[in-house]
Amino acid sequence: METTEFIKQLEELKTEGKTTQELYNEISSLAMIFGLRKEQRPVVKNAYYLSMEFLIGRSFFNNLMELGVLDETRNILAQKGIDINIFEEIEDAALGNGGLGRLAACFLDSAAGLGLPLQGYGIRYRYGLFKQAIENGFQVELPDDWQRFGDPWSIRRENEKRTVRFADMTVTAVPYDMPVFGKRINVLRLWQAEGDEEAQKISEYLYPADDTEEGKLLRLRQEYFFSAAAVGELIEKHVKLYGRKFHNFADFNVIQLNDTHPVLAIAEFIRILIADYQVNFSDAVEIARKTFAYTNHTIMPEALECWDAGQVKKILPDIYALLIKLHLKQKEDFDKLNCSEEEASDMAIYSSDRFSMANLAVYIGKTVNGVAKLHTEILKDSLFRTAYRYYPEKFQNKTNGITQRRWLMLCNRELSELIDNTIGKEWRSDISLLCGLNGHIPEITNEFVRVKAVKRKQLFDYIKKHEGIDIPENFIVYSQVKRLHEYKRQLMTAFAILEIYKGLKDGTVKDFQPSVFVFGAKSAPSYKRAKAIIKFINEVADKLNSDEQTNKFLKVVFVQNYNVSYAEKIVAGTDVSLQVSTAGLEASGTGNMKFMMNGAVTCGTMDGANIEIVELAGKENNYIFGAEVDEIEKLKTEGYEPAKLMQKNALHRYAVSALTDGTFSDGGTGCFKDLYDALIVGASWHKPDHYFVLHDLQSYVEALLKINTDYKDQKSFATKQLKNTANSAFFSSDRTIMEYAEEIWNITD
Ligand code: 26Q
Repeated sequence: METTEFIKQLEELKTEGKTTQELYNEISSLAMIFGLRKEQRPVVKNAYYLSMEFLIGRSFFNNLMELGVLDETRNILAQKGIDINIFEEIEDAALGNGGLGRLAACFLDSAAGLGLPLQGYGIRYRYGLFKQAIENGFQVELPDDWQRFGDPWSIRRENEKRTVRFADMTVTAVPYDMPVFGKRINVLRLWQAEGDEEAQKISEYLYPADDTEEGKLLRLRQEYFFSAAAVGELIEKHVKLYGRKFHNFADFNVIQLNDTHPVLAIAEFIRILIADYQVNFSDAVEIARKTFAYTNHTIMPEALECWDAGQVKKILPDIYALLIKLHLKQKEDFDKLNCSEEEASDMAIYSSDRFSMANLAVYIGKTVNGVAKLHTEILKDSLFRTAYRYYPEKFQNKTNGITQRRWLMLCNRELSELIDNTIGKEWRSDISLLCGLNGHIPEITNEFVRVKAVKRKQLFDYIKKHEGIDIPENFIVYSQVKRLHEYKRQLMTAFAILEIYKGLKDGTVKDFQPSVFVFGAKSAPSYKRAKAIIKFINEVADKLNSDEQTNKFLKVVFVQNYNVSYAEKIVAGTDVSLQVSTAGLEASGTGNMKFMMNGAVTCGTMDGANIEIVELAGKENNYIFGAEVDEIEKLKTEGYEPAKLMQKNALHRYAVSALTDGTFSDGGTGCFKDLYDALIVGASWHKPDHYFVLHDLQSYVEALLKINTDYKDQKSFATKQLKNTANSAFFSSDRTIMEYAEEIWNITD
């Protein structure tokens, strides 16, 4: 089917009397046929991205754009009296929790865009990440029935289903392929578990935590299920093409493990080579060593998965036996290397009756990479310092990126056109050209201010529609959107807002440019303190939004059900990106990059990729505050007393006391008192204020107010914003993927 044929069919499409859902399915199916028409060039070597999560978002608009027919489709539908935006009713595919899952989706997009053969393997969850509603200020979770409108972008491959065996059950893994359109068409293959009721449960839902909850049996089954299906299939394909020899397996295949979640793939791979193809153990290990590579996404010790050996033995006895063999081999290696006992235990695959997935990945992985410069340094200095001492050559950095196709061209057509008009359209196929904007900033600040106003207005309309809150057009937009976690310090932002509010009321904050703070965040359903913070922000929002004395200057919005589609609106309409994690704890962040690319300044700490953002866009064009990693380390060893900071500072006292003095109600749950205690007394084995909220609060408020003042000089502020866009090419996942392709995978287009 040629483009003209697609257009013709679309023009002939009967639309009268059809529902949005029917139109969605028909147009998507047409686009699938059109998209899949091209012959694929055969490739020598494929890379495979194994990930428990792919946070894809909506495919409709993105795929039509990638196929080069979005504008035509919009026009043809308009001629038929249909606004293409009606398809915004269609569900997001939320098969991920947050950063790690969205990164996987951006990587697939970039690889296809660059023509690189990267295929994804994951799970086709029946329900994605829960939908969030806010009731009475509290988060409520609802099931995410993402296939409600059908799933026209997937193809069920009945003939390629496989069997995955557990000691107590046998499960059929049925692949669903989602094409990823670009210069190449790659495939995201998601496995669905079928069989009896117990079997089906395996792919029923995504674990809604963005860190580890200890040892859930179903989680173990999920991890093994998709890893085994993927690895089994790759080995079979290899045998079909090259016969039963594997010395050359790694010449044709490389497998990237997205965090520890698919690490059992290593054990399954070795198991199959030995059991089904009579490869000897040490050869199998050597082949695995050339095949697997591991990415770490977090240094939080509680998020490094360990499996209870007894549990593994019960449902995966062969994998258990193999892990023990690997452990014994590892011990021999360590003896040869003369490791101390402590060092050996640091790196052990098996200890205290548990298997460490991270240590297995580091032991076998040909490379181990962090996701931002600082993060990789922390891996080398602390988390994996012993392994780094013995295997320094494995360690690499791959700073994360985001796809400019979804996160600029699709979500911000207006800014993209301004860029076209300024430097030509070539940046659309070679993002490195974006830096050309640097030479034209003074000429385009007025246009940029106009574009921002348009995007801001679109965001405000969307917020009005979904949250029922009015925001006047002249408000500056400060946004903090990300999973809710104590280390990300949304609570610190709430305190900062309260302090500004107090200042407005008593007249100490003057000439304040009207501002709105936009929050979006889901909390893991079991994470009590994160849920308390959501309630607190909603209480603050209610109070401030209804205060007639201040609400002409200051508003707060907590958007419900923050997801990829909401993010597309928010990143385009925001002026100030809030990235305020405790230094050392956010591995990279990728929201920060989306905002930067769309011309928001960053108000943040020296953490994760923020460091690289300000390195490239200039510290003078962003607002950095708070303790850096060294200082945090010093506070930890030399002592830190948040209660004293509170005593000394009346504003801090006002903000923190608001938790318990009756200003706000936690609905009688006691959850605000728990937040207060965690800050001032210490709770859950942590010292008081484990995340140094009070330490950084004052400098945070100062930064926010400085931004507010600077904003008044429209031209100079727009210049800062444009400097961010102009220098954001480095954060394209095209760059990241090229680095993986060249430095880890050795694949080409
Ligand atoms: C593990 C066990 C049981 C249940 C859930 C999990 C689990 C699920 C998701 C553990 C971790 C995650 C996700 C982690 C994540 O999203 N990390 C983020 O990765 C981004 C991409 O590299 C970084 O930008 C962020 O800094 C990092 O927090």
